[in-house]
Amino acid sequence: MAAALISAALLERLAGAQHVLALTGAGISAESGVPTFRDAQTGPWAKYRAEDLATPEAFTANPRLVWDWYEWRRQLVAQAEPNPGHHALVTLQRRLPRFTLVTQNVDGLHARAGSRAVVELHGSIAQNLCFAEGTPVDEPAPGDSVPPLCPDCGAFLRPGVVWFGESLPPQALQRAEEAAQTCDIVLSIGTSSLVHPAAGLPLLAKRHGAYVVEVNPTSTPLTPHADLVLAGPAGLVLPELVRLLW
Ligand code: BV8
Repeated sequence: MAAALISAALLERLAGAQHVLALTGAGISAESGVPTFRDAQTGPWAKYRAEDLATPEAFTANPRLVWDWYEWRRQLVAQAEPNPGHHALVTLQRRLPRFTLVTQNVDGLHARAGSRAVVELHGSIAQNLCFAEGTPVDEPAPGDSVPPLCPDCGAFLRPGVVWFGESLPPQALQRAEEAAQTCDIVLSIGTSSLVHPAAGLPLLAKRHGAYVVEVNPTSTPLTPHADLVLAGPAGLVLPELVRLLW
């Protein structure tokens, strides 16, 4: 099925590409058993919208609720393994002249698969920060506070992710934009293309002459602007792409 989607034109372009940018979203981790950002809300969390919990306001209003939501997601990620989609991107990075991997995901699965220099636009769920100072905290203050407390100033710890309404890490965004402006091909993989500024990267690449490929079983706001849509799961399509290339 996946091979039928992959055109000879794409294979030819990839074989001659000098720089490929891959932008990934929660869909690439779906086959690892990590629910996608907008499907994640099950069980006790089903009554909340992810967008409503992933904000500084939600954390300020109810630190324990938001902390527990991230603890629930951390245990889902801890049970997950990278899938063939993640591994296919490792192969592309090893075999292409230049390959930039930019992810919106906070689950760390690309690095666990072996991808290098991953640009994490939205931070990492594995990291904790002091909510007051914004500094990384590896060891909380002793005690049984939930959320745990900063050992320096006693404020709550927060997960090291970018919440809605917060700016992205400037360096990560700058690296992502530079890659979008210089790549020959951009692969938008497993993202609903709803969250900005990440969602703008494939269009920025298109404006700079890149060939736009979308890998997603369903259509998104990017679909009308894509040069090629591979409408299948990343865990099938990406390994097939690598198999046909080499
Ligand atoms: C900012 C970390 C300055 C937390 C996340 C411009 C226009 C409109 C709005 C804005 C704009 N600029 C800023 C905004 C506001 C806001 C925004 O974009 N709102 C949207 C919702 C309207 N953006 C921000 O606030 C950003 N900050 O710009 O700062 C500023 C501030 C305020 C106002 C102006 C400027 C910060 C955004 C970062 C938020 N943090 N995550 C956490 O994880 O808890 S975003 C969150 O959504 C996740 O990181 C996730 O990665 C991301 C995107 O979701 P997806 O990855 O796409 O996942 P989703 O579930 O949506 O879709 C999965 C897709 O996979 C689906 O399409 C599905 O079909 C597909 N799929 C499923 N299975 C598979 C598959 N595909 C392939 N294979 C499969 N097997």
